[in-house]
Amino acid sequence: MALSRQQLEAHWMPFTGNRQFKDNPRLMVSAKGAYYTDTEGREIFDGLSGLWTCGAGHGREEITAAVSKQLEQLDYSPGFQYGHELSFELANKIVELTPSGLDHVFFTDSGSASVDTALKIARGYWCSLGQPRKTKFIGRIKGYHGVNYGGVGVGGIEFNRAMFGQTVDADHLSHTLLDENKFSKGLPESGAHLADELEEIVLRHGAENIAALIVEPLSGTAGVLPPPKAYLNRLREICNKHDILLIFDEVITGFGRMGAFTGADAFGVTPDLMTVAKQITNGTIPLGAVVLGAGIYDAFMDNGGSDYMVEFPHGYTYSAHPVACAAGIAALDILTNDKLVDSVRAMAPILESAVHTLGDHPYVTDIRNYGLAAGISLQHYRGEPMRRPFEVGLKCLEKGFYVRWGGDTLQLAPPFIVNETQINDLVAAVGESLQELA
Ligand code: PXG
Repeated sequence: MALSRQQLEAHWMPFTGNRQFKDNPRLMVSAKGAYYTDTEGREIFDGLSGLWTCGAGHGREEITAAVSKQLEQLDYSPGFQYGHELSFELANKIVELTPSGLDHVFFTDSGSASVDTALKIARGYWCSLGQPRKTKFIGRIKGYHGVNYGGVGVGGIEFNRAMFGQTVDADHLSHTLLDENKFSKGLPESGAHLADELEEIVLRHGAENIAALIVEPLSGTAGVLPPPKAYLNRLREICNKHDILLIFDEVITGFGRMGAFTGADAFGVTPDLMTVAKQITNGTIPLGAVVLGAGIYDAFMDNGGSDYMVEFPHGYTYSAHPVACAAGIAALDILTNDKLVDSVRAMAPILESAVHTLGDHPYVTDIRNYGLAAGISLQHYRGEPMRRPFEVGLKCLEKGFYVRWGGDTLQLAPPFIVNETQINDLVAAVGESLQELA
């Protein structure tokens, strides 16, 4: 079925140039493994695992079977005051795969909802400890924490904030993209000192007014910014010193992409709260979660009043949806049974060597990588930083490769099941596209 221009009007598409898209629609019809098939019947390599979601590859029969069975058995169950067994099974699996000390899970239905939930837990925690003035949040420039009001406020991508005015009360650390680190492989050498800005922010606002710091252990959306060596440890120390909760937003880094089950694991720093989504169901059904330690959970329980009282007035109609939980259990089983974290670790050096060959191509101003994630910054057109990545992305698509463009970067994040040839072909397609535009 070919849709007419008129039929494309009703759907206002998210984070999309609607006018350009509707004049040049890019429509997928099916997917298997590492490939989509589009409406023209062309195979397209999935160079971003969906939107950082589908690391185990598309069309995983284990997930399809679990979801189908769950739809037949219990398609919905009220999440408030009633439950079903799968959410407890999934919560236990998540606790097993995340660092020790994180042992409770609050379910949401997306990454953005997980971030706003984590921010509310942080404020609620201090409130229940009798410190209701600890409300301010600290984020980081170039941080992406989804699109809800809290997440936009702590986020640091100006384009995503400019239209919406003031949201939550937040201050921001500098980003960690330093000139001296250009073309670093893996974790950059310089930049740990940037964590010390947190001390200055604490001086400015007072630790007694600050609820939490939220950062992505590796910034994904801003164009794959791995943390400088020792930077996250330093943030952890300063948060401990001043009684500030540390939130890792692991919506992209959670469940495999870093060559570890979490970014916390990969970088050896444990936060107080962790937000996850995306890979938790291999992208099949919307589901997110906040994972947190017993100290925080107990503060709510201990101050919750009579036992029939709700300790945390928060939750979503689709929190722990049974079908999403079935998908989550199946997806995390695939991750462990197929040893996909090992696969990421094996393929990461191949992606690293391949992507850094692009360093002398036209327009490339920086390249960064870690695990199965790579970001390539491109020279701006005067006053139009986002145009060149868009042009390169479309060229790649002509060649049968889906890559992500965002801001002034291209992002690559192939599925965990990728092989060496596929990585080399993906990078070659980016290289050829750059040459053609020169
Ligand atoms: N936090 C982080 C760190 C994310 O990367 C969200 C929160 C929000 O999740 P939801 O599920 O509400 O979208 C994200 C989402 C990209 C891209 O291409 C990144 C995201 C979403 C779509 C595209 O970089 N990140």
